[in-house]
Parts: sequence; structure tokens; C-alpha cells
Amino acid sequence: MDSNEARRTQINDFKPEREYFYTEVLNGLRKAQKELPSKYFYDERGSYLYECICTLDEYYLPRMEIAIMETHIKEIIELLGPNACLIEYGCGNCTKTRILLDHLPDPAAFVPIDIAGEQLLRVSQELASSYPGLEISPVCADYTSNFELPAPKKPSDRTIVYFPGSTIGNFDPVPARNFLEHIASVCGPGGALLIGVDLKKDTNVLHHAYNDREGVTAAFNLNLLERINRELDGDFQLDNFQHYAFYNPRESRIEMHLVSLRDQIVHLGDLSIPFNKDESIWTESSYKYNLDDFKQLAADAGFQVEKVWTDERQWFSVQYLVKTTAYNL
Ligand code: AVI
Repeated sequence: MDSNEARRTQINDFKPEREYFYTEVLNGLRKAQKELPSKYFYDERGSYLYECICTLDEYYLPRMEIAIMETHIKEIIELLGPNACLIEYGCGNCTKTRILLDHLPDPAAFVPIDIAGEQLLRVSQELASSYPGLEISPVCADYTSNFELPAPKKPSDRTIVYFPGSTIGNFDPVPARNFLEHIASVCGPGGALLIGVDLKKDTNVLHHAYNDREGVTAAFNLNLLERINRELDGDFQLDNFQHYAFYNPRESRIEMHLVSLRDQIVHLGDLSIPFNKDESIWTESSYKYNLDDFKQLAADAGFQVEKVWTDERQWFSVQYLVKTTAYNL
């Protein structure tokens, strides 16, 4: 990497402090239904395990999303237009972003945002060498927190927010609306959102997607405890917890939990946290939508769904949303 590339991939660092991580973990484990925020899955190993999940047969989401993107890329690019500033929330390894960057005419800048700093730096450097003329301004942040977006040097005609992977499904309904509302303000007048949204389907398909045969999702879930042990001086015995994921049809969501296999006491530094046998830590929700529900959610947040692309079975959707006029005032 030359010095020019190094400059182009300098991270804007708003990574959550250890203290903040500690407070959120403690608050979660003190609730009657213990819980941990799913954003903390993504340390170096967690990001790697998520990449492995994305290659599993059972985990259909990325495969479907990529197929939809590739099938409709011409139409997508026509809607996004030239000279756009592309901002991606939760960019991960940017596989899908490359489909856009390979086709977008003369993008003004790319701002990838992710909580996993090492992966973000690596991916930004790779993108810098793949797209030499493109300004890349990576931001390491918990994107649900307050942080300042970098101002690209080259003026752009519009802001496009890209939010793939159905990560919107990891938000409960009210935070989902609030976050989309925030995205609408980031888009600004004339801006748009391109988003991947997983759809309701046969419960068995959903069940297997989060309970894969090889146990990769289980390892991904348990890695959160390993991370807490390492970074927050915890002593979770991983053998004493079990991955448990199921579809809750009333709430239209997959729930992921870690279930305590016995009565036990776990320590976080000097603090003791008691667990009863069969008590769980709720680590993630993954909401599944139908097209009308999502249209309503988008409308509540100030967006109008302008175009929806799906696969034949309507398992997954990629949607193009524009700000409604009332929010452009
Ligand atoms: C990142 N997110 C959309 C994934 C999902 O499907 O909710 C995270 C994941 N959890 C288990 N497998 C994948």
C-alpha cells in the first residue's frame, strides 16, 4: 500500500470505549430477562464467524440478496445515478457493495461504517486498491450512537445510504423506525436508501438458517461470552451455555439466546451474576417482514418505497426508498 492509499483509508475512529461496553453488558445482565446487545458479536472472530455464516447453505439471506442485486443491477444503478456519495451502515466485508461500486457511474465518495475496526481497515484498504479514483472515508462506530460523518472532499449530487443484509431486522420495531428516521435525515433532500429486507417465510427455513448443522451460528453466539471474558474480565464457562434460536411467529422474529445449562454464578471483575438452570441471555432478534409491514415502517420513518425487487419465492427483498416530501421541507 502506498502513502496515498494509506491516507485514503484512514479510519475516523468513534469505536465504543471499554467502559461503555462494560456498562451495556452489566445493564443487560441485570435485567429480569437477561440480554446482551447483538452489536457486540462483531469483534475480529465474530466478524469472521459471520462471514462463515454467510457461506452456509442454510443461511439463504446473502445468496438471495446478491442474486437479486446482480439480476437488477442496471435498474438499481439507474435509480442511484451518477456522482452520489454512498454511505454504508454495517459494511462488514463489503461483498455486496462491490456490486454497486463496479457499476456506479463516477461515485463521489464511499463512507463505510462498521463497529469492527480491524476488518473495516482491511476492507477499506482492499477497496482503495480496487477503486483507485474513489475517495473512501471509513468510520469505526456503533452506528446507533451519535458520531460525526466525515465530509467528503468532492461535492456530490446526492447521498445514497446503503443498508444491506437485513440488518434492519436486528432492531426492535420502535428503534427500527427511529433508525430509519435518522437515515432519512442523513440522506437529506433528494437522497435515497437502498436496503435489504428479509421476508416472512416457512418457519422451517427460518429455523435452519439460525440453527445450522455445522454449529457456526452457535459458535458465533457463544463468541460473545468469550469476548466478554477477554475484554471485561469475565469468567463465563462456555460449556455451561448453549445456543438456542427459534422463530417467534407472534412477533415475526427469530430470537437467539444463550441458555444456562445449570445453576451457576458468573463473575465480571468483582461483580457476581447468578444464573438459574434454563435461564437465558437474549442475544439477538432478527425480525422478518412482509412487504406491506415494511412499507408502513418506512412511511412512519419518512420514506416512500419506490421500488422493490425480490426473488421468485419472495424470500428476500432489496428496496429503493426515497424521502417523502413532508420530510424534505
Ligand atoms: C447481521 N444480521 C442481519 C444477521 C441476522 O440474520 O440477523 C446476524 C445473524 N445472526 C445469526 N446469524 C446471522
